[in-house]
Amino acid sequence: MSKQNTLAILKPDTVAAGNAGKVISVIEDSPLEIVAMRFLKLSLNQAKGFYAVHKKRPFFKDLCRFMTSGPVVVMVLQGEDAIATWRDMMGPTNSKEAPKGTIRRAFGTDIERNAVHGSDAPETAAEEIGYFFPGIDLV
Ligand code: IDP
Ligand code: MG
Repeated sequence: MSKQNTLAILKPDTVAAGNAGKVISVIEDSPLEIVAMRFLKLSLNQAKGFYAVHKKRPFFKDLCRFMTSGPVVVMVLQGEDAIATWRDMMGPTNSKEAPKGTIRRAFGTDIERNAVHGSDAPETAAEEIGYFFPGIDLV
């Protein structure tokens, strides 16, 4: 285990439902620390760029439409094993299959509207953090 940074997004469904503060509370009660945070509405190009790895998938267009449907909160979370820790806290992609105690179970709806994003590996975490926080100097 070592200290890592990961990118988290509170997706438009979370913000629109007034659940952003609740998810932030869950993070504050966890071993992870919020070390950067922005509130913004993604442009279509920002959403397409962020999810470029999925551009051939059948759900890509809908996903980009969803991600631009309202404001999001983008954060960098830091802690021991932060990438896996945050993904465990989120639960699986499909909110309908997410176990009790996970954020996607508590705040998500289905496989698309699943409340939160989390990076899946050190390389993607570094890329995604740079995408929203260019030049950030994290200790
Ligand atoms: P992840 O967010 O759990 O890492 P990914 O496979 O990276 O899941 O997919 C990115 C996002 O695309 C998901 O969080 C979800 O919002 C959406 N998504 C993934 N698979 C589907 C699907 O089969 N139908 C509709 N939306 C999907
Ligand atoms: Mg993913």
